Amino acid sequence: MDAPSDALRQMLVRQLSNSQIKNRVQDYTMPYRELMSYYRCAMMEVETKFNVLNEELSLMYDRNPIESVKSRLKSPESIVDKAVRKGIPFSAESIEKNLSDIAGVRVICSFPGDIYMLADALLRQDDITLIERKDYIKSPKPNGYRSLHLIVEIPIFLHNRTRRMKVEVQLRTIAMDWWASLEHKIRYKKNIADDGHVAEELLHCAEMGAALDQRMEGVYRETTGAIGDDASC
Ligand code: 0O2
Repeated sequence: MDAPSDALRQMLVRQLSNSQIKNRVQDYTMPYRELMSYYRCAMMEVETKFNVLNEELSLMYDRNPIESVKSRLKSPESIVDKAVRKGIPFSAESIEKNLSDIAGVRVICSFPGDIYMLADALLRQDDITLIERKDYIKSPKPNGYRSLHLIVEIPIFLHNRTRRMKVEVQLRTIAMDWWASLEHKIRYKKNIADDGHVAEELLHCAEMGAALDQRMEGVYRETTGAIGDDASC
């Protein structure tokens, strides 16, 4: 049998090294990809819990307290930005330990009272552990941002073990979501020169949104009744 030609030999070497490089990259990124997959599973679990609550509560109150549920996995770019900002090592282990908002579930509710009712209903479930609660509704951010943030830990059941994962749950009304989405586009994390007027306007809009929420909830209570057992907000 003839020896392989130079061109063939070079091609074989190139192919071999390409696949080696591919294997190396795969080995190197596997822990990260595995972690992201676990976060995706945890988001599905949390999303399902809210869908179940919505189903049950819609029978009880004859309306859906949840307008929509959205999930998002933080992008690699945002993870890198945050890791750099916090000065933490960029390993899968460190990301899992130090960042709590890789998996995010956003629950858009009809009325402010629904937010607290749903948060309580979630936190009563015995497989959920509350890690942190930030109530930006009772104490809005100085820029006007409102939402209830919960960092929870939830088990995901894999084929041979159970793993507990952190998920950030943001609960907000349609008005709070509308404001946050637009503010995100206009200003959040952007360095706007001479921001004073923009900031003032956005704060004013946030306050108008909050007033509308209160008013609509008032109308709802007048016509239909209470929200949940402890509907205060
Ligand atoms: P993105 O683009 O939504 O992913 P910590 O995690 O405690 O170190 P952090 O991240 O400031 O500090 O926590 P916080 O305050 O709970 O905010 C987390 C998320 O809430 C943000 O995620 C936003 O989604 C939302 N958020 C907080 N403040 C504002 C705000 O002023 N305006 C808007 N539009 N959203 C806000 P990310 O990762 O910052 O951004």
